[in-house]
Amino acid sequence: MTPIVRSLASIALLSALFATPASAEEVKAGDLVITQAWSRATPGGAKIAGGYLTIENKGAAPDRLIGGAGDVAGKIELHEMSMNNGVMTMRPLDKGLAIEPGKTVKLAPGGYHLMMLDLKSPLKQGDKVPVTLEFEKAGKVKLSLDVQGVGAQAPAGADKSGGQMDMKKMPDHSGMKM
Ligand SMILES: [Cu+2]
Repeated sequence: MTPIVRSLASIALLSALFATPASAEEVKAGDLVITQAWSRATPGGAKIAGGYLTIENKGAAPDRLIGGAGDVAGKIELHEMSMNNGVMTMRPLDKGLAIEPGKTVKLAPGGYHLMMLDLKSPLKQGDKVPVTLEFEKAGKVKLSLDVQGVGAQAPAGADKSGGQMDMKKMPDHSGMKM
């Protein structure tokens, strides 16, 4: 298991939930509407953090999230997390993430995420971390990630009743190898 997977796994194991009020920013870029961009506070010395957001494509043509960048991190990659034979793994999405017309794609813990690598400074709860996402058609889109508590599983104020498809993919911690 790579160091990245190990530290992400330990972040995921911190199960305390700290909800904070946050105003969900809505960012429009062409036909895309991006909401609920958030991240989690990094525990002592962690050099990586996940970034999560919801992208809705209101247009008639597909787009594709192909990358990201920000001063906060040496590198921002697009990853997918999944369980393989009881082990939580993640892999970079080399071809990006398709945002089909009329669909909403959610980057959330346990599934797709932005992976901020080589963090320049720790993320603190309440911070707003500016990042720039790059889409094939919509181009570069600036937004900020609202930093939640260390163990948060969703952005503050998120609608808990709808759009919870990703929760089904949440890894079962008992099967996780550390
Ligand atoms: Cu990752």
